[in-house]
Amino acid sequence: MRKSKFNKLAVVAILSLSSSISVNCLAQDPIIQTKYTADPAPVVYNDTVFLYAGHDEDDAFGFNMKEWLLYTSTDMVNWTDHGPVASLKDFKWVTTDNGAWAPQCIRRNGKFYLYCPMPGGFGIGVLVSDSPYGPFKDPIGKPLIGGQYNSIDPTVLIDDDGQAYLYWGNPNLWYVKLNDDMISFEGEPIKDPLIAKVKGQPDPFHYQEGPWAYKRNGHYYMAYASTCCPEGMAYAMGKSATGPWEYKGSIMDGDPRSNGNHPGIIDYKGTTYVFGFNYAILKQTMSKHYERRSICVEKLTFNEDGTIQKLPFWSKNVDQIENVNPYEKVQAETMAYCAGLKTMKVEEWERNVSWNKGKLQTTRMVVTSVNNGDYIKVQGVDFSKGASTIDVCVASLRGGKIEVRTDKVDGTLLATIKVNTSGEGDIYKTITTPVKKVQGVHDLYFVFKGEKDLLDFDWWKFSAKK
Ligand code: FUB
Repeated sequence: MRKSKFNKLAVVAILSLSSSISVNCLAQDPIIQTKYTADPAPVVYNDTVFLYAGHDEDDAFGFNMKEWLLYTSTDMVNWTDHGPVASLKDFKWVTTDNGAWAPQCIRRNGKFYLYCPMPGGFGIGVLVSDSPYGPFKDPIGKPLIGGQYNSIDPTVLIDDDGQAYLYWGNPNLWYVKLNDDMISFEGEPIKDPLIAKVKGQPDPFHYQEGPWAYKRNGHYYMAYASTCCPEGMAYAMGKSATGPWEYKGSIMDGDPRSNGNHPGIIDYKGTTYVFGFNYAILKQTMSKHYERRSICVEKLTFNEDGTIQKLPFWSKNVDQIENVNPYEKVQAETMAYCAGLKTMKVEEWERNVSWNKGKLQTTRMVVTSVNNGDYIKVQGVDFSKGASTIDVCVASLRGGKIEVRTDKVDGTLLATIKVNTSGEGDIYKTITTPVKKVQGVHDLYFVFKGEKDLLDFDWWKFSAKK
């Protein structure tokens, strides 16, 4: 079923904000606009950032979370949406349809382990896959950590000696030593004596929840959502994976612009990044507080002694670290920014059944809910080989035009792609269109013109100038 769009007002607000954005090399905050995303859990694999995330439903009031999403990036600015990779339904022992809270994924021995908390006493489950894209399966068919230990918000660290630790908890921090199989542990869960709130003491850190274990240059870090509410992000440092933890300060102070927060920290191509979230897209439409959050990212800077320099609120200071290659297929759902669009995973047979004799094809992620004036911005596209044509793979719905522009939503027009009403049940087709002269690095805009429900957009690709 086609998902509803963000409130029209949000689209107008986004459009007016963005029409002033010209070429730049910085990330957007928030980084995802097609869905509400929370609880970032980034992990680096194969030179790519895999960002697992919670999904706040578009109509959420309180927490309304059914599944876990995946985004990837190799430049920290353009993010590719891979849709849901796991959901509450993957745990047969979970009987709620709301509660897909903050996950974390880690790789070991060629497998990917996704630790998933389900509040309401269900506990923390673990899913395993051979691929970071899934499919993920529950190998134990029961909670890994029972629900009696404040069991939300798992974070996992594999130390240099190979010992893995799983931490979690609100209002206390708990941990276990995981066994090598990553799906069982030794002993009983331990409540950390320094970060834990024991009868309100010690509580020097205002620890809330959302721990994130991280190791850098021999220093162990425990970052977490601190103070409430609004939640900030703070951290403690230790000499071992189990502490003792010493409170070191705030990574980002609580700010009325974001009732919650939740750190996720990675090192990627020589820079350390912290992810978290705010409510910026929600707040473009209403002052009410609903749990419709949006993931953000910033660079982290360290002092000589390993302490972290405090960040102001989310401030879009992440540089694009490589350009986009337009001569290879780029998924339409790869974007730095968009206005008014949604993304959706489709099964080919839903559209193509009579043409493919009912054979089940692979799934595609597509950009959908495309109406007049909506647009996609792909940042930093390297046209050093020029361009002669552009191919787009689209399924026509009512049809319309795609204007391909550079640097601004009303920037230089490279091509106008005509997508006729197919009358063929919105089958996917590749359309080739000549392109005007272009050279150098540009932000690329796909601006949709027509009435409404114009098309679904799968991928695009330029051919170099001959
Ligand atoms: O997203 C649901 C809950 O909100 C998470 O588990 C917490 O960390 C907070 O972000």
